[in-house]
Amino acid sequence: MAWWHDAVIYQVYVRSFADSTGDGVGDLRGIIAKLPYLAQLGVDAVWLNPFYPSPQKDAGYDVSDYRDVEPLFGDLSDFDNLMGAAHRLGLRVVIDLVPNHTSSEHPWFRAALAAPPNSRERARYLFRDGRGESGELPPNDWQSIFGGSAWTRVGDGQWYLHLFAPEQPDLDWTDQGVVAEFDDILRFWLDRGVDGFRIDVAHGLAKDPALVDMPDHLDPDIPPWVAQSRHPFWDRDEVHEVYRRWRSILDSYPGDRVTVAEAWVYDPTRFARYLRRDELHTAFNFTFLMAPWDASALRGAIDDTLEGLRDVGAPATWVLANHDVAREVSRYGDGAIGLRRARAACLLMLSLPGSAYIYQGEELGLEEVRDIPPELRQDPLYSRSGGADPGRDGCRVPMPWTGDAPPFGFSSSPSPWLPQPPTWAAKTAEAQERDPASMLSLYRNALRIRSSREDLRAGGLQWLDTDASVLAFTRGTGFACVVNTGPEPVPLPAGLASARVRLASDPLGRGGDLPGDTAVWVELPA
Ligand code: ISL
Repeated sequence: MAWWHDAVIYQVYVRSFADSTGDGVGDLRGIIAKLPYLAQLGVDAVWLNPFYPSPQKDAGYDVSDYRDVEPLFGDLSDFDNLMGAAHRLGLRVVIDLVPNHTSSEHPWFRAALAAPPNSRERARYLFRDGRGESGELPPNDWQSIFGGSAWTRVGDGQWYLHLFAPEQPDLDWTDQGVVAEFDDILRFWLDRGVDGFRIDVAHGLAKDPALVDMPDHLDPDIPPWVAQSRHPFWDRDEVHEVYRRWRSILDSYPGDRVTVAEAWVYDPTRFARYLRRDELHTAFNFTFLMAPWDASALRGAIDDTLEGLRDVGAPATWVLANHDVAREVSRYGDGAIGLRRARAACLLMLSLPGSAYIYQGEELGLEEVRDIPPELRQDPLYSRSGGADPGRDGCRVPMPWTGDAPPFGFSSSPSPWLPQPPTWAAKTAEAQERDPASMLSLYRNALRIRSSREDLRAGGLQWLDTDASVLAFTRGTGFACVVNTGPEPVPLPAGLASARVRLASDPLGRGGDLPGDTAVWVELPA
């Protein structure tokens, strides 16, 4: 079985992991210095958020050169050194590919602006004439995910499409030059030894050729970045051609290279289409991430996921957090209760069949930082919504490594690009390493057990009968996980009472009861 079927992949948010230069922004050399920490944590691979040259209008998701490293983060030789160091420690490296849009500073977009309407240069993007008497209205009514119209007008009166910020013009994937360029970009990084790609906005590359207005049938309650059926730009059938093409490129390389799609597609059948045998290997499972802390919601997400993937044979992925969503400690209720639930969620996630993702700081139990001063907030989602949406800076605050005051060893600069809360003194990796009851110790122990047990990685999942507020399942014949999402203690399910406890997210009650918001891993007698 290829490594990515059961891998645990750690997401490194490059800007916020470790700063080696003292400019307050994380960088590749900073990551190299911390690779031993990741190896000791026990993960199999890292996924790096975009580190390419970029004006940083959307934290690097606005790429101006797909074949180099942003000087803030280092250079190509730092990248090569990172690859070498990671591989020596047995860690694979997955990088982020941003194919839906470039930066407005990309040479292609500059050339498009300099060229006239209907030129070869404009054909790589979606330039159109406007509506209204003199073209003063946007070509259609699409809204940007970050707020406002998805169209911006240029000097000669034409408009261009940007599903995200105006500094992120969408590429036209019907243009063969665009297709060929990305083939080449994939090869550039595969030749440098990368183990795979995370595909940004994988459900968004194809647009309705007529660029029709938003149809009436769409549900306004569904978040604007989530696919719905017959949508003019999400999850259209044409995107699959791109992925078949990329699969054949990856397959032509030695080793097991992997793709993981960021595809916000909740319909399990439509989701599975990205993972057909000749398309992408895996995709983030946002159904699980979005589920509230509730046994039946979580069980529903798990069942839908496993059921949806059964026919395509792709492994499930499990994700609790990333750089776009509020941290799970906060989503699950903040404070002591949020942390308690996040600890239990860790054991749940790491005992489900498939691969799992850990977002940096999740292993430290970091919470969402809500009090970042407005003038320091960087996310375009905040500024473009006029502050109505707090944006995603709160989950992107730099890592606390050591010491008892900010910047907690992240940087030698006293002011990292986002400020860290002083209360993180108790959450540093250094403080948690010494404490066997810490979140970091829980993640380490769980990962050690997971890697030592074949049944946890490859065994089937079988649900056990339990109370409505409890999730209980076996993996193979020798292992079970029980999660109590309710507030009251419950006895372990019949049959597990004599099992040996391997790990618990919090201490069990007297008589072996499972307290509220607690999970336990048990070994079953042979
Ligand atoms: O983060 C979101 C809502 O909180 C989504 O709208 C998000 O923008 C969407 O999931 C696409 O995300 C990816 O592409 C964006 C970038 O801003 C995100 O960081 C990235 O993960 C544009 O490249």
